[in-house]
Amino acid sequence: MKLHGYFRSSASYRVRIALNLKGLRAEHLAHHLRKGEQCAPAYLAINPQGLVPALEEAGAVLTQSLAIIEWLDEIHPEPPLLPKDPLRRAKVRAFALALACDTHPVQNLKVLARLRELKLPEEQVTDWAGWANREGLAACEKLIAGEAGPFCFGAQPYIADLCLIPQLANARRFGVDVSAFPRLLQAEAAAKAMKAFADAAPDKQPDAE
Ligand SMILES: N[C@@H](CCC(=O)N[C@@H](CS)C(=O)NCC(=O)O)C(=O)O
Repeated sequence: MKLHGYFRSSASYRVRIALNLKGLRAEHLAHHLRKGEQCAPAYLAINPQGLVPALEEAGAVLTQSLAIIEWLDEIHPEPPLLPKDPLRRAKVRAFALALACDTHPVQNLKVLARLRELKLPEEQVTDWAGWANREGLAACEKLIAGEAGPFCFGAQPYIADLCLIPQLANARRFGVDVSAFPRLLQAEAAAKAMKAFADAAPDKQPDAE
């Protein structure tokens, strides 16, 4: 299995956590996003979106972190990354999608690059990214307010936690005061105590700067 990623990529970070939780090994192939390597023709042949991650396995190429994670969960069901009960599954997915579809893409590298091209001052670019993170995380804090901890949805991590931990890292990078989200920080503390999460952290990756 080959995982195309980048140490600071939060979508790659989600997949790294899933691989570690499942005890699976992958060869990590780094593409330096700030140098634009995701747009090199050789990589566009793998993922025409020019985004990481992409996972290569037995001649197949999978893209989109949540599609990759759900595929991993289907072929390696233990430990499960979604609860069994359909209603609980929908809630966990909704939390994950609130971050993966409605928060992360708005503050993604190429969106911020486009704002810079449109001459938005750097301070306002950072303000935009901070706002996107704050909005998304504030909603997520409410989504799990009534859920038992320590993880987002109870006693074990699900895809919600896989999306949350990288997003909190992004939020801090953009100067968001995450102390406003105590329930999310409780889930983060539980996750960070697990080796699978700790080993997936950006600063533990071979391409970390
Ligand atoms: N929805 C995609 C998002 C992938 C994505 O946006 N990856 C970012 C890094 S976290 C990327 O490759 N950005 C490159 C760019 O913006 O040019 C997924 O979940 O895999």
